[in-house]
Amino acid sequence: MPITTIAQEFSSTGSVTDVRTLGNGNINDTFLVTDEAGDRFVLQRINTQVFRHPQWVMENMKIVTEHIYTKLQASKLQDDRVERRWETPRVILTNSGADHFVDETNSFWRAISFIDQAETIDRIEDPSHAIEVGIALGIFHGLVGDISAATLHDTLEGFHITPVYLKQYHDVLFNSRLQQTPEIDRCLQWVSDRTSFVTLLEDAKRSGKLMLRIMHGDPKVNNVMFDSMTHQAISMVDLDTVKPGLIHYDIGDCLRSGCNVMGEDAKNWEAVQFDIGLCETILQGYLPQVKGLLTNFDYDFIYDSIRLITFELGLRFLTDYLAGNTYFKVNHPSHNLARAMVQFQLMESLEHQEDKVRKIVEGHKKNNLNNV
Ligand code: GN1
Ligand code: MG
Repeated sequence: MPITTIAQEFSSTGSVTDVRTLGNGNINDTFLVTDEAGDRFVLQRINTQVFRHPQWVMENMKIVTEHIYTKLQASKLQDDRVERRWETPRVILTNSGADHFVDETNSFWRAISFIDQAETIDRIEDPSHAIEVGIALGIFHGLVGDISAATLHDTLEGFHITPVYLKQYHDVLFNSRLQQTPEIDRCLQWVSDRTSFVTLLEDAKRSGKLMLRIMHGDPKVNNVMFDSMTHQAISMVDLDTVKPGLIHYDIGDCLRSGCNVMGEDAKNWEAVQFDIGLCETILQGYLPQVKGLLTNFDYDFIYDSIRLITFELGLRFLTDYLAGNTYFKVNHPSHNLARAMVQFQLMESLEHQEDKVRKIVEGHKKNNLNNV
């Protein structure tokens, strides 16, 4: 079935005139659709190898986006007493009222609204982006903070549960005929030196130090939308991974992504560094937004969460490389290996700056807990 025919299922305003690829997601396929009236929306084919229950993804998405939308309608978002533009993508139904469309090849399609006059960036280029990325995640956590975690489905079992990824890695390693290259050796070493800390956040969850909330699941820099004119953050998009989880995975992921100025596909992995200045600025944007939400323990685990999620993503890329690139889309056979090296190097750079990160967090903790 031609993609325009699929897009037409979701178009209520007229004939679809254009469908083009949008963004560079590693899992789903995303397209921008325009119709004859000039209206635009986002069409996505969900990767059902990854999201085994795509209907649950839709249910979570509807609950969360409607919750945010209702809140935004009720009160305009205030930021330092100034009104701030904030939007949420919303689910678009098919012409027969369904929240998705299954084509003749069994592909699962859904549509969401397009946020206009906005842009994304792949890497933070200046501190004004950094503060806005932090504010964006904080606003998002604030908006969903009153949804009970039990309301949402666990759409991706094991997602961001680092010990699960370590087990998968060991299984793949056991079953693969490994080539001995300096890069692979280096990766194996990076992992084996750090296996003892992989349960850290899960242990904290189990002991009640950290609580289950709603997490975005993928708050990397290019999932923040900026207003094209003001360059302020105006939305957090890519809500497929919104589900019950620790918001620490979000905080960690946002910083891992934001503080790597060379990006996930850096050519020269040895030059990758964790930018402490950007970390300070992102937290300066994020933490004041969530000061009513965070507990003492929450602050104490921030450094560990950045380290853990960076390790986890490196491990996921490495495992996928060893397994033959079945999960993440790749541009060349060693793409996942190269991505893993970037994350592990970033983690090592972060580890050298542990004291600085803890000091930054400590400053906010004192301030925010005194002024809740
Ligand atoms: C994947 O497809 P994308 O780019 O939204 C992945 C994230 C990773 C990210 C790394 C469901 O997200 O967990 O952090 O790649 N999403 C899933 O770029 O696995
Ligand atoms: Mg995503």
